[in-house]
Amino acid sequence: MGLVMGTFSMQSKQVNYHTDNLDDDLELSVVCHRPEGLEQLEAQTNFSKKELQVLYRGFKNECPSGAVNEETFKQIYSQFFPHGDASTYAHYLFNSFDSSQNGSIKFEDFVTALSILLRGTTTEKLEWTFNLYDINRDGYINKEEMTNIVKAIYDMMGRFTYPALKTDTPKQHVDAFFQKMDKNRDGVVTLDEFILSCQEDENIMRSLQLFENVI
Ligand SMILES: [Ca+2]
Ligand SMILES: [Ca+2]
Repeated sequence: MGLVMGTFSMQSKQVNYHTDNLDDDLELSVVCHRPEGLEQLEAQTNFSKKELQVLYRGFKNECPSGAVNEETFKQIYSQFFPHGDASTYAHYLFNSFDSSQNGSIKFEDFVTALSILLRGTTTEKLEWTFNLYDINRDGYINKEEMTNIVKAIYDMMGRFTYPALKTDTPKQHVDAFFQKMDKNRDGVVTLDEFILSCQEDENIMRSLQLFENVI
């Protein structure tokens, strides 16, 4: 949740700033040029119109062009993990946020993902996580994909910040995950297997908390 929490603390500062200094008329004028988009997003996400306005202002402030490319995303995201190398994990995250796969995250992509991660149901969050792990988007998580993700997370955490991770290698982590999740032992994890495993096993859920903390 590093990026998300960072974004929100940033938003809160802006809310205060704007509440103190600007009136509502200006806030409305800021979003005036895209009211249709906001109406639609209000219907599609779990955010109110007011929240979307605040998020939009923050997004435009960080990204005046209205879209984030992968390089910028990596730079922003890496700030939250100064003791590790977050670039690989940021690459996977970027691809998940970039739902249209065109190399940039627009505001719509950003709030859609944020809505799921912050206010979605458990199943929605698990679906999102599944899609993050399914790197080649073929509908299955194979062992290589899970290894890549787990390695990326270890790289990002940095061994000095999380010394406990030193004793638990990525391979052990992946093997444990697969043993529990691949119910029919066919070498890949489907969305159904993933959700079922997480719902019936609190240990897996707890393990996923580790990953949720870094989204
Ligand atoms: Ca896959
Ligand atoms: Ca399977």
